[in-house]
Amino acid sequence: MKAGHELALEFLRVTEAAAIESAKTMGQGDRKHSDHVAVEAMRQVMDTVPMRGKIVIGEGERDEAPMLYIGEEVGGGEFNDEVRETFPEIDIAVDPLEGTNLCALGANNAIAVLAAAERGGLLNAPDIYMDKIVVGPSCRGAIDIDAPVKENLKNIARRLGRDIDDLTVICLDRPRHKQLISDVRATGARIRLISDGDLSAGISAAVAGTNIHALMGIGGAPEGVITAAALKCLNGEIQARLVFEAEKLGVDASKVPNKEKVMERMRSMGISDPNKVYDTNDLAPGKKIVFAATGVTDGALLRGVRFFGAGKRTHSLVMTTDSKNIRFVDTVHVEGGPDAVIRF
Ligand code: VTB
Repeated sequence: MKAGHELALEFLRVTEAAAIESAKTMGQGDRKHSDHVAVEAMRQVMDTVPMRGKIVIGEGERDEAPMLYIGEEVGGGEFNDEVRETFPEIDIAVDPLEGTNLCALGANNAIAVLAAAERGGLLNAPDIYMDKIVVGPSCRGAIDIDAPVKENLKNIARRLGRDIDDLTVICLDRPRHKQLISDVRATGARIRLISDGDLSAGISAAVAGTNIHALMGIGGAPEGVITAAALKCLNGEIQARLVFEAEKLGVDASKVPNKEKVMERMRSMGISDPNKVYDTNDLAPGKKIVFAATGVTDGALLRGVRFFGAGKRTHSLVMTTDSKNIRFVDTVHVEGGPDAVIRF
């Protein structure tokens, strides 16, 4: 049976392929197309991984997504059933192109990303919103999603040995965050408002040197699960709660799915308490977690795909809970003939 760290390099090939294909469409202004090519490439390479994989977070339900839909079985495509039986059972959460708009506009921080774990190791979160607070290792245990913003920032500042004004909070720039943004501003902390991509933003909050100290606010629940998988490898912390109420989202009730429908969907996914506060382990309970992300456009942590005559170059982050290795992987995909020049 392949250990997590062996599969990590297999998953690296998967996110690299998705990143390369979507990066080719950068700036074309067609987010759906960018997403589509990422999904296709991810699905194709995923099938070559020696595993009995199952998508638990993906592109949607079977009837709405032709590939990488929830419940789809992936992996081991080149092997017969007898050999396939010997492969490990893996649950996979994918976001083939996190930040479709970012890619379509050529803006920073679009990534191709996935998380994998043993069966049952990732929460099967519904595709709705999730309120999140994310911090790095030094601030683990110092946050409370129900505490006032000021208190959380005071505690984070104390743990980091600095003043609140020295903190930077990252947050999606959305009308629903009006109060949150004004609360953060009132403390004197600085804010980085982003147009999209709270997954890579959450990871930045857990990595020292990015000058991001916390992510706060409401983004996607699937992104929250993948963030949690990364945080387990990085020793960070996320606290989160599902959000489906129109008033919390700052939109008209007609803009959100009917509450009963959402409840029904949650129940079908095994969620009995819609107001539960999830921590890192609730979102990603797995013991053998693999996380892989490849930059599509340049970002805070990862460089975007670079194209040159003889090939392409990708920059990725690959981590597992198994090993204590956080790998930043710089891959040159050589396509030219024997005369291709590889640059340092
Ligand atoms: C969220 C966030 C993602 O899209 O899902 C967001 O988690 C969608 O939010 O990182 P809105 O409906 O408010 O636009 C991303 O930013 C990118 O996919």
